[in-house]
Amino acid sequence: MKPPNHPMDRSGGRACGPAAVVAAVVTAVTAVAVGLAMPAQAASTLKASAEAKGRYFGTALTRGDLGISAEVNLAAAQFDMVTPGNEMKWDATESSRGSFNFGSGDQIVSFAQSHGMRVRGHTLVWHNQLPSWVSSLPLNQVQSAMENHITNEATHYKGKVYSWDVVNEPYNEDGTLRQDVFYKAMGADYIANALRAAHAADPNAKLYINDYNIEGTNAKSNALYSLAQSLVSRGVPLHGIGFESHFIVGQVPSSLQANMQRFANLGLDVAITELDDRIPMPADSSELQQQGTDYGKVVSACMAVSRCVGVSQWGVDDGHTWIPGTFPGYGAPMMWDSGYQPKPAYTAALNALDSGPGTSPSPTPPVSPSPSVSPSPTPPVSPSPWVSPSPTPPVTGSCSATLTTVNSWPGGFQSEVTVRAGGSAVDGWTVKWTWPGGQTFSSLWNGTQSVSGSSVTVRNAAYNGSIAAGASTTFGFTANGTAATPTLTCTSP
Ligand code: G2I
Repeated sequence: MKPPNHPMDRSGGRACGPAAVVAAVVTAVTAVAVGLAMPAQAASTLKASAEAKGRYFGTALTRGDLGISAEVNLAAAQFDMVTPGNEMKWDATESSRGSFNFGSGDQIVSFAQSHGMRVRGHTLVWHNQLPSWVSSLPLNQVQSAMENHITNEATHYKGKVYSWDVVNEPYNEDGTLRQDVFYKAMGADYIANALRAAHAADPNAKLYINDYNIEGTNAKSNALYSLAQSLVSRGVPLHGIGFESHFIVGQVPSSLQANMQRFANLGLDVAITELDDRIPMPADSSELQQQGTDYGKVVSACMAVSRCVGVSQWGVDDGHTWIPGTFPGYGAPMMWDSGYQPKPAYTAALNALDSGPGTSPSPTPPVSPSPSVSPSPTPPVSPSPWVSPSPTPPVTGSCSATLTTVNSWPGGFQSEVTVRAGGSAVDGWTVKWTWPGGQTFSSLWNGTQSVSGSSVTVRNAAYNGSIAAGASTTFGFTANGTAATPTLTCTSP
């Protein structure tokens, strides 16, 4: 018997039909009431509020979703990270041995790129949605098949994904590793082997282990913690832990923040990767309020952990979610109802972002070209007032570039650079600086880097070179060393 919170578990419940119709009406009526009560909520978006705190807010989209204009318009307006729902899984990308098809995944990537969103790659090694040719291989061929799959897929998406869920859902509920074909062939080492293969193929992608029911402190998260500790101490390229967060209304674990923090303390990023919060249907208004409380708790927990890089919801609206198909009798798990109206959960998530601890932007770049090293303070763990970002400098040439340090930790930092066009549009831009203290990039997105000693040149990516007059785009990076605010120059051909 699977535990009740298993993503693929089927909890008992009534068939949909009339109950679902009533639920939809209740949901819509509640959402309208909420919308009227809080007109100010449209003042920001999840992505703007998250970015102001050095985080992202993401969603999962499938190729089918891309054809639903109301859904994608909402996604593009609210989110700045996309996880493909199914399109990068093994059954989609290598359904027969050695024959790769990245067409569907590419469509999600192009959608993301054309809307200034980043991509969480999902997923390279998973026991589910795994073609039968893999699970029926002789065990002595599994490692090479796994590494070949990872190498091909991660190479195809090199430079296009922010992160990879390299290994997905490796654990049983009791903290033992699943006895899938990868474990049978390689033992627990399959995880390190997979991470190494992914790192060799795309050294700039953040590499994650992602799982569910690890959000609170329990046997499963304890086992993953020990594994993470061991991988980090052995120098295996593990960079983050994904907490899926498929919750049932009213059941967000109280240990969520402390549990994420202990992984962060190992020097890992953490992320909420697949958030939803299902309600027994029909959902009444107190359940929708409780769902808001739940979303607020989850987002606040992420904000309180400085290495929590972002939150992703597993979908956009209640009309397009995996929940009713897998948990009959449950539904309404998203921040928008099936009529695309915001629910209390949306307002709660936005409020949690806005009232969360701020990251510390670096001071305005000096006007004179005197490089300075000013480490940004570690973001506070307890709530504190958010410091406004540095003012936008006047654009004197064709473009200007401003660097803001959004996060820092011992030995590393994350910055965002805003590139702004002057009085006329630019078509292609180049930002240059000199690192003052031996800093080195560990990953860079929304731009292409070339580095020579301490001299750095970042050019636009294929999709963000054109900036309208007065408008801006951003690129970001993580780097090793002490956070620095060198003088940036921006030129446009
Ligand atoms: O189960 C929820 C999520 C749990 N964590 C890992 C995620 O990758 C997983 O996503 C879901 C997708 O949202 C579903 O869309 O994974 C399911 C399968 O494991 C996906 O469902 C499958 C259906 O079961 C198949 O019948 C269908 O052919 O989607 C397939 C493609 O549409």
